Amino acid sequence: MRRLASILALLPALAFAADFFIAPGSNYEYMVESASGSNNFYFAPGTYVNTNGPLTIGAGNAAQLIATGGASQTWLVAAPTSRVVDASLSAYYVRIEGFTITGGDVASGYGGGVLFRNGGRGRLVDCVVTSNRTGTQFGGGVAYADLIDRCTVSHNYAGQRAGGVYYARRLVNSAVLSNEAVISGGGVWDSFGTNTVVAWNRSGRAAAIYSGATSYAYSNMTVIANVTTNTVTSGQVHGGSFFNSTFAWNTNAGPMLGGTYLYSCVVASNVSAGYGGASGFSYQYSSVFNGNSGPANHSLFSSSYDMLNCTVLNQGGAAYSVGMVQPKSDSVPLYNNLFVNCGTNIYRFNLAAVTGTNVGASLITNAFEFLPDDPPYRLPPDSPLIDAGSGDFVSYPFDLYGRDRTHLGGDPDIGATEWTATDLPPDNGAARKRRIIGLLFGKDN
Ligand SMILES: [Ca+2]
Repeated sequence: MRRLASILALLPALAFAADFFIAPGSNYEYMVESASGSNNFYFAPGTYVNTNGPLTIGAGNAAQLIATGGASQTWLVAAPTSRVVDASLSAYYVRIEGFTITGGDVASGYGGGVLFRNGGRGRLVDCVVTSNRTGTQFGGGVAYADLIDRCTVSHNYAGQRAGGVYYARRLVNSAVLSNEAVISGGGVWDSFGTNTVVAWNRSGRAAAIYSGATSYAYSNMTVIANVTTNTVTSGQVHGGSFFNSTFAWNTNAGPMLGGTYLYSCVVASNVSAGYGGASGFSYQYSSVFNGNSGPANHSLFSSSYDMLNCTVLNQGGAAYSVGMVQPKSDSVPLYNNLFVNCGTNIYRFNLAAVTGTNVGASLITNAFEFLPDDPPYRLPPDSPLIDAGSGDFVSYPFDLYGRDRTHLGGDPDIGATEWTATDLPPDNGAARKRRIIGLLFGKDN
């Protein structure tokens, strides 16, 4: 009976779903705001300037706004001192596709450009969200989105946190560029991201991405050239879990700080003026660190946690009086790592500099150990590092390229890659996803 009632409740919305065609100069605000259910509003190319505060989409209105000419030809512009779109959603999904969304300006409140209220069920596809701001709150560009897909979020500003995107359930195939937040999270805050570039953002802390929990997961991200202005206690990235991602050319603070987990990542050519030029307070698995730099007397891996099966190249460790790696404590596992051209004073436990050649099943060497690939991270087939690691420390079972170490037999190799007789493709299958979800959420799959 209850089921029948819920089906009947849907009928009016379905019955009145319709297509509307909107041209510049029409009263699109009234048409969209007074609708209910799931209607399609097709906007012709042109500029649409709100006159009555934000374009407000109320509960029960699952408006689908589609700009037929795309974001380069269709501009949706805020009225003075208001955001561009304000969607108050309870059960429906709003979709906004193909617009340039700009000019949002709210003195306080979340979402300077677009705000999806009540749980964030709105979707932005093929949009450019640019030059919006919130004076005292979070999310200069967008706040609470279910999906941001193939969008550019750029040049937005938050007087507090999250200059570009605040809380997106799926931030995919997008670019978050040149946004600014005064306190932290210049680009992105508390989201789940895939295939997205985060570049040239700026903030006091965590200029690129701030995440309050490990379960905020990001894969195939490119985090480059962000500038964090607090050099001592902050990185470009704070928290979260990153898989198969690249961090490069970030400046002023180290690439990550604050409990970030790195899995199969590459961290290269970052320049830090403070602690942790390569990584700080973070966890490292099957990752490569190449050519990062920091000031004298500050470890390149500052107060680090687990460092397992990593390859560390060209870090110039001899210049750093506290060593290359400064573990958080004596009990932090540092195993199966390969250090090449990092000097001899590599890491310490409780102020003890370690200068040996094999510590914790890690190898310290200045010899070239790789195949002549570009980048040169694979071991040659006759390398003594093959199967030379400790099998007791493979808590993340994949190598730099996503190959399952535990299916290849033998002990793990030292360094970020696992040698195979045949060049096996990465394991991108369901088993891998289940195991990664298990890592994030504590479920044993
Ligand atoms: Ca092996």
